[in-house]
Amino acid sequence: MHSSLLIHGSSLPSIPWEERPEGDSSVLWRYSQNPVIGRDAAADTNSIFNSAVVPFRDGFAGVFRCDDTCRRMNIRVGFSKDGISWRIADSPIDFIKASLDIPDSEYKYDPRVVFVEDRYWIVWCNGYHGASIGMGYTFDFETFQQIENPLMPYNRNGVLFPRKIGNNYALLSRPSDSGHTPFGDIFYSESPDMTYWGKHRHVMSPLGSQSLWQSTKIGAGPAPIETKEGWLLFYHGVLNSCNGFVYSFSAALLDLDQPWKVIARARPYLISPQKTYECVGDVPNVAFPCAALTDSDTDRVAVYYGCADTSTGLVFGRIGEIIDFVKQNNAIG
Ligand code: BMA
Repeated sequence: MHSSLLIHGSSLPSIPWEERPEGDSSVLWRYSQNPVIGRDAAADTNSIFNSAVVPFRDGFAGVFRCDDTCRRMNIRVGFSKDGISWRIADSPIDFIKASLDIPDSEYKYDPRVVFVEDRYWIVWCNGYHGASIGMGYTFDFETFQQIENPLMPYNRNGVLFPRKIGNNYALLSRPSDSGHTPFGDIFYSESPDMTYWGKHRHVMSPLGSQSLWQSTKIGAGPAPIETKEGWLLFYHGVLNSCNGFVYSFSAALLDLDQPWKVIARARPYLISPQKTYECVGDVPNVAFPCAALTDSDTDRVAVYYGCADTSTGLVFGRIGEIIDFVKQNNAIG
């Protein structure tokens, strides 16, 4: 295998992995045993999807969107030895508020988790007078702290970068409305302290008729992956069909020092909902990525994605091949 493209990526020999099936030329290919997490893999869950995993100690930990059988949206912690077989808590994470006046969350969903400096940061869609971004952290996946909401409502798809850009922490988000939002661009913001956010910059918009899968709205997926060629960002895009929204995903490359500048962005999708578990469920036709594991020794990436707002699937690929795909199919410039 050629040397890794990752700059700050670390070696992860235990990354979940399955080789590309013979005769398959897809840039990303699905795990043969998908979905990896079924809708009822924990107590009282209606669905487990749009969830975030990271390497932790000698295995993996994660924060999972679990809608319960009252259809309340919340997030739970889970652990795994191999990234495939998960033990997910029977109740939501009980966050300790970092200060007493932090508002209660009406609900929590679509978590992202990323290790920055000394701890695991969790960002989610937080119910606060409508969809907003919530933020917290943990050192050990046992005790969790909730801090101030970084941005005003309405907003979804808050995704932190794994390191500071210059002197500041950096966050992608997707301003929205309080409903199912028929629009949406990705924006970038910075903060010196994870509390006060500014330097807001536009990153990218939906595309038009040349790339219909991403013509209605787009949103950042897993935390951006640092490569020699820029930040590799998996992001979802939405098409408004006669049968409702269809969620697919692909990838873009952002400038390493000024990540609001898009270097390249793929015109075709990498994954669109095509398998039964992606097309049939509580919300049909959704493939929604929220987490990616990488191994710098082998250039492997494993992406976790929500399937039909019901279960969690896994796809595999190689960072170098995905970068080539984005550059060769660049929709801009
Ligand atoms: C978005 C969020 C996601 C969901 C998607 C498709 O607005 O609610 O959690 O996967 O819609 O239903």
